[in-house]
Amino acid sequence: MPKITLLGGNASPFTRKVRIVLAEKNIAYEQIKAATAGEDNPVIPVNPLGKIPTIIIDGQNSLYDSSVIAEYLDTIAPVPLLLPPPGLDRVEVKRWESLGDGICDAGVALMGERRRTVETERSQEFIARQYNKFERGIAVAAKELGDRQWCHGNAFTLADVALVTAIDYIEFRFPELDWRKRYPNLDAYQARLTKRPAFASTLPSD
Ligand SMILES: N[C@@H](CCC(=O)N[C@@H](CS)C(=O)NCC(=O)O)C(=O)O
Repeated sequence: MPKITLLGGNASPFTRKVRIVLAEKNIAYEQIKAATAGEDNPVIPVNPLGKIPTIIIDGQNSLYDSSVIAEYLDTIAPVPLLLPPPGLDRVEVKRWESLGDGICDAGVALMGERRRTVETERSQEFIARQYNKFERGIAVAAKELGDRQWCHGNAFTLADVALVTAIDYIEFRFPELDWRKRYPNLDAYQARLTKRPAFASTLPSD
């Protein structure tokens, strides 16, 4: 097994996605909680975008973003298999992944807007647009999940990793959305998934 170094902290939802995948597959890794803000962002030498998560493989090659890293890990350690082989099932799992990632993108953008020190620079229109993405994204996820056990088919896949990552991140940063009360099926689903050690051991934290 290659030596994996993961750059990314425990508040980053995309880094959590990768940590869940690593834990599900029992892959040992070293984590460096790189802070990306500031001119001396330590990720830039291995990822020109300066974003986390980024992994370094055997101290040499780097890979980004979370969805590419997940695909790489699924290839080198296929148990449990998180992505079906090429075909429509795989496309469907990747669509769920995009939905989860898109919710996280909106959350990360909102956090950036919140952190603006000058309040008048914050765009209420931009903020409302991101909240609408949460609302629509979660509503569609809840409807499509229904009472099923897994997002796609009859198995645990990357779709479930991405969805739980997204709703946990919302609860962590935007508890006012209160998706648990509004979507009891998501509440039950998240509670069940969180019994898996890979999820329980990676809950978001500052
Ligand atoms: N599409 C990327 C998104 C990664 C991302 O947005 N990471 C954020 C932290 S959660 C980041 O590194 N932001 C710093 C920056 O954009 O400079 C992925 O899936 O990995």
